[in-house]
Amino acid sequence: MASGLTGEEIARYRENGYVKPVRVFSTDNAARVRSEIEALERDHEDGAGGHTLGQFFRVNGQVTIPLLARIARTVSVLDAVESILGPDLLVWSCELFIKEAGSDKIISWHQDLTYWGMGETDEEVTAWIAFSDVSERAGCMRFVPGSHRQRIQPHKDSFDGDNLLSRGQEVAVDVDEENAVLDDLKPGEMSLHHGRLFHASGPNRSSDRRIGLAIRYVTPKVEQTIASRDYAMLVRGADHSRNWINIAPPSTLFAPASLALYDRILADQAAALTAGAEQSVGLYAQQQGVSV
Ligand SMILES: O=C(O)CCC(=O)C(=O)O
Repeated sequence: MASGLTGEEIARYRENGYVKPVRVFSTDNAARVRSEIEALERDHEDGAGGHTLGQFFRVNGQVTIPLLARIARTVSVLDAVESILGPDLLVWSCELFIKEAGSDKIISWHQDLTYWGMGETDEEVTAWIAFSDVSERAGCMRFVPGSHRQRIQPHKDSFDGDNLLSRGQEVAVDVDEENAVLDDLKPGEMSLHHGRLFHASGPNRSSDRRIGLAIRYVTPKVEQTIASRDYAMLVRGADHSRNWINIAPPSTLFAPASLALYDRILADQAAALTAGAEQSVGLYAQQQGVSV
């Protein structure tokens, strides 16, 4: 497994706002992770603590699901992320983006940092790991190279039911789609993308599910500027800034303390993640307006 990025890969990330493919799991290990994900779907579909499994999969899965917290601490993944962000790393969120075979689900063009309350930071990166064959046909991501050099652009919310994003957010300026590149990945490969990079993905026209895990890494210097507090899991190095409430990885699935923490995090993050929304934002719906 690659141990950190090469100088050339780091230069490409800085120039283009993404780097791919980075192999972080062998094909066999990726298949094992996929079966663990699918075992959770088979055995725990109803979730726990008033949330479905789908809710945990889509936001902050690392808080209650040991498997996701474990993937986020995988050495090969951390080595690559460290090449970009440096030695002190925290995980803010883990999100599984699954598109069933033949599904019309899409992701509209957006910049991740738009609604996260972290400002324009260069100290956040998403590691997106494929656990199935993520081809163009399967609806892989597309990136606009160099678009991360722009500031955060205005976005509008569509709340479109086929959009996997929490509020169907879409960048409200022209996107240079002609120059977009495919983020096609084989199982066990990863891409890293910058929080201001324009990206999107299309429907899954393949005969297999498309499974990807997005892990949002930040450095201790990043600050939550909209919500009154925010949470992250220290996974490498040290956090001397204490901008984040440090949380520990869960040791068992859906432990009562983890479920309570999950609700607190969602309630606090709702202030940033639902700011300005004209409709209820499904993933945060129970928490909007709640202060815990
Ligand atoms: O999985 C996808 O197609 C898009 C995910 C995404 O937008 C992200 O990880 O930032």
